[in-house]
Amino acid sequence: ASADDLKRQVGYRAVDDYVRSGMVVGLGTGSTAAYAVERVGHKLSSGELKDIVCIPTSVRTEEQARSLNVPLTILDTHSKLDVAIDGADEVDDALNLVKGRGGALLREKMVEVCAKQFIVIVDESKLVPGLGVSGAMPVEVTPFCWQHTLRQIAALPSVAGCRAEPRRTGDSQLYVTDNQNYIVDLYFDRPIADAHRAAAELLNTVGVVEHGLFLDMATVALVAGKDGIYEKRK
Ligand code: DER
Repeated sequence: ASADDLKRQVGYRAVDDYVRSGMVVGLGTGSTAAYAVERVGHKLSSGELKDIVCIPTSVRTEEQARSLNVPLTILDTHSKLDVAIDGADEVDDALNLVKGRGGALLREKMVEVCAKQFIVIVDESKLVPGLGVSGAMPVEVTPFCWQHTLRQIAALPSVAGCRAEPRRTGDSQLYVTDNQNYIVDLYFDRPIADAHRAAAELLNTVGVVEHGLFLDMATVALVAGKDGIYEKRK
């Protein structure tokens, strides 16, 4: 199976196993989550699912859901979700995650923290022994004096030694999130030693809006591998 087949399988499976009629459902962002959104859309139009309302975690996901006629709502009117389904960039053994390489971390965290069950859908390549080394750990920052904020972040003891880079688009403009903020990507040579401490220090930094460490949030990870899909729990 190709990487894309695995993403489709695990995205579909999450909907089949965890989404029931009448639920409020959080829709994640990314190439894996897009398959879950597709499945919700198809099951609504076939009538297999009814009375679902969904909360998208990005403008991209909102547009996809709309194109599939998936009924949408927002946290302002629905603060409690039955389930949220999303991909991740890294998943460790305790089901702690790095997310946000797709840029949607703030809305993802706001929505997923409100879900009774948060289902993470990944292929095996996302499983890591420690967080922070397969790529960037993103931090969303407010645009005002972002270079100052970047230096404050890089100087935090819990992320000592990291390389901090502003995220840029292909034409080297600063990447702008759905919330009109910027992203500082942190790169590490070794796994983040204390992710809870890093999370606390980052959130205590004025100018930081949110970070990509999703700790103690996931209920279960559905993992797609060569031998099929399995559930990973703590
Ligand atoms: O959290 C994120 O931003 C990630 O991109 C996550 O959603 C994984 O995306 P992927 O399924 O396209 O790898």
